[in-house]
Order: sequence, then structure tokens, then C-alpha cells
Amino acid sequence: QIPKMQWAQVFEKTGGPLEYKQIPVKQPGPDEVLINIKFSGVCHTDLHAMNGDWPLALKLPLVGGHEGAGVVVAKGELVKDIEIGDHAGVKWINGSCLACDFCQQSDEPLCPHALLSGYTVDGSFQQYCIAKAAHVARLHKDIPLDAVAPVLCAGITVYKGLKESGARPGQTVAIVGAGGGLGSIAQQYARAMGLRVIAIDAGDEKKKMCLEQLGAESFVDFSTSKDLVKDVKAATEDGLGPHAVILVAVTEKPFQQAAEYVRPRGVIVCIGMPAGAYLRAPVFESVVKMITIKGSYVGNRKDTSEALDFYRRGVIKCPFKVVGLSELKMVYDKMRAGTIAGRYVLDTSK
Ligand code: 8ID
Ligand code: ZN
Ligand code: ZN
Repeated sequence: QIPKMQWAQVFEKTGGPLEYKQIPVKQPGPDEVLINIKFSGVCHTDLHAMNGDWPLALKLPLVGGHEGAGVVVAKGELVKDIEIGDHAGVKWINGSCLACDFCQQSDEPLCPHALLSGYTVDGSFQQYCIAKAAHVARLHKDIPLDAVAPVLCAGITVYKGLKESGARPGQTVAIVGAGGGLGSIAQQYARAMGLRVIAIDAGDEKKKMCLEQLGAESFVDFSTSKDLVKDVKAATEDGLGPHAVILVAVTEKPFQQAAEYVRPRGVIVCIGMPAGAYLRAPVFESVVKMITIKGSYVGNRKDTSEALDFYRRGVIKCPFKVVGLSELKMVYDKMRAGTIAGRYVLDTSK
């Protein structure tokens, strides 16, 4: 009952335009599965890809998307541990060599041969998507496929980033870009890990969501604050600043501010990747405050199953809105304007 043709969002060159059209359904290779994607989240990475923002070549023409949740409908002959009918998720790391120095140490995102969903291989903005069986996320059938979609990139990534920050229960973390897709879920993981949250973003809708829905203890509006560094420090009880900073914003400035308000011994974790951006930190303060600045890139297969387990236990609620796959362009327009609170999820049936 697998059709020969399917609906997909495709672009032929960076910069677009996006085309919603019918394309052929492909057959999985020996170590791959074919997943009937029911829902796919829209990550800002998908927009970076279409814009050609990053110094990393992409496949063209391309079907974007890497937060795809659906049902396995076909598999290659080498796939033994997934059955037809199982629920599975397509994430950013579509596949990796499983043999290199990094794969051997479970650092699959660092694999030089990693395949990236919706970037170097077609992703989840289509009804039938192929992924390497070793890497697809295993989803229990009691998990709703629409709500879990954002966990498949945003959730895994911020969960990993919070672990990389080394912040311990009771300590404070600043989430920069708190009202967006990654930021909103980051607050939930932070709370579940016993951390206290300072949310940084703009506007009343995001402020309300962070304080009333997501568990932030304070909100600093970067668009109206007269002195952001002072305001963030003042949001901690002793005025010395947050123990960790999770940067998920899509502009350069916050990456150059974090070192000024992070607490001595604090850790700054860079996750957002604004086009052409550079980190900047004063050497003097970085030294005498013993600051750590590091990057964090999605997560490995174990981070994936752990992040999903938090979700399955009901301690993570990601705010999301569902629209049809055909409406992706509208989602990108809102994303560009920075007006999305939480995540958009696409229903591939419409
Ligand atoms: O593995 C990774 N490192 C990884 C994984 C997934 C996504 C990295 N990312 C990257 C994306 O490519 C993107 O660059 O994380 C970034 C955020 O993705 P997103 O959460 O999907 O984007 P969004 O929903 O548009 O949210 C961005 C938020 O940042 C706020 C915006 O208002 C928006 O809510 N923001 C901006 I733009 N400037 C800000 C500032 N100066 C700011 N928030 C605080 N201060
Ligand atoms: Zn993503
Ligand atoms: Zn490898």
C-alpha cells in the first residue's frame, strides 16, 4: 500500500523558492528504513539550509526537515531490530559510519561521514522518508507523533546542551532565545533537571509563555532592556549571574554578551548558529572569571533515547501548533520575523 508518488516540500537552489509538489517515493537500501512521516517539526536549521547560511554544502534539489515522526512501512534486509508498523523518528543525524574514532566513542554527530537529514540527504518534509536504521529514534506507541516531533531535534539538542553545561540541580541557567523552538523546550528540560531558569527573549507573548507555562523564574526582554548584562545578573539572588548560559538565539549579539553576565566559573554553551557569526569575549574577564565557552551539537543515540524518555514520562511539554505540510512557507515567514512562540509542526496529510 506504499504509493509511488507523495507530497513534499522541495527547493532546487539555496534561497528558494519552495515548491509543494509530488515526487517519487524511494525504496530503502539494505541498512535503511522507509518511514511514513505523519508529523514533522520545523527547526530554524531548515531555514538556515534553504537560505544557504552555513559554510557546509547541501544536497540540491533538497527536501528539508529533521524532526519527523511516523510509522515504519518498509525496511532493508539487514535491518533486524525494527519491524514494519513500529513508530520511529527521523532526526538530524540520519546516519553515520559507526566505525570512525568518533563513532566508536558514541560521538556520532562528529562523524566525518555523517549523513544529515534535510541537508545532505532528503529529510522529513515529505510523506515517506528514508533513514539509516541504526540511527532512527525508537518511539514507543504511547507517544503522540505530533507532540513528540519537536523533541527529535530541539529536545535532543537542548538536553545534550544542558548536560554539556555541567550545571547542577539548584543552579541557575540563562536560556537565550527562550521563546523559540529550542529555547522553549530547553526551559522544560532545565526544570526537569532541577535547574532554575532565566529566560531571555522579546515580547509579551513569549514572556507570558516562559513565566506561566514553561517554568522560568524570570524573563529579560532583550528588545526593551536598557542594560541586559545588569538585568541578567540581577535575576540571580546574589547578583553574580547564572552558572550556565544556553545560547539558542539566531543573531550574533547575544553570543558576544554572554561572557559579560555569566557567573565566575560559569559555562557558556553555544547551540544557535547565526549566519557568519563570531564569538567574542573579553580576555581579561574570561581569565579572571575562569569562564568556559563551548559548542554543543545535537546528541548521540543515547542522548536521543534519554531525551525521549523524559518526554514519555510526561515531565516535558513542548508548546506547538500544527499546520499542513503545504503551509511551510508561512512558517518560514514567521520564523524569519522571529514571531513564533514555541514550535510549528507540519501534518504531512494536508
Ligand atoms: O545542534 C545544534 N547546535 C543545533 C540543533 C538545532 C538547532 C542548533 N540549532 C540552531 C538553529 O540552526 C538556530 O540557529 O539553533 C538556533 C535556534 O533554532 P530554533 O529554536 O529552531 O529557532 P527559533 O524558533 O527561530 O528561535 C530563535 C529565538 O531566538 C530569539 C528569537 O526571538 C527567537 O525566539 N532571539 C533572537 I533572533 N535574538 C535574540 C537575543 N538577542 C533572541 N533571544 C535573546 N536575545
Ligand atoms: Zn534542528
Ligand atoms: Zn563515524
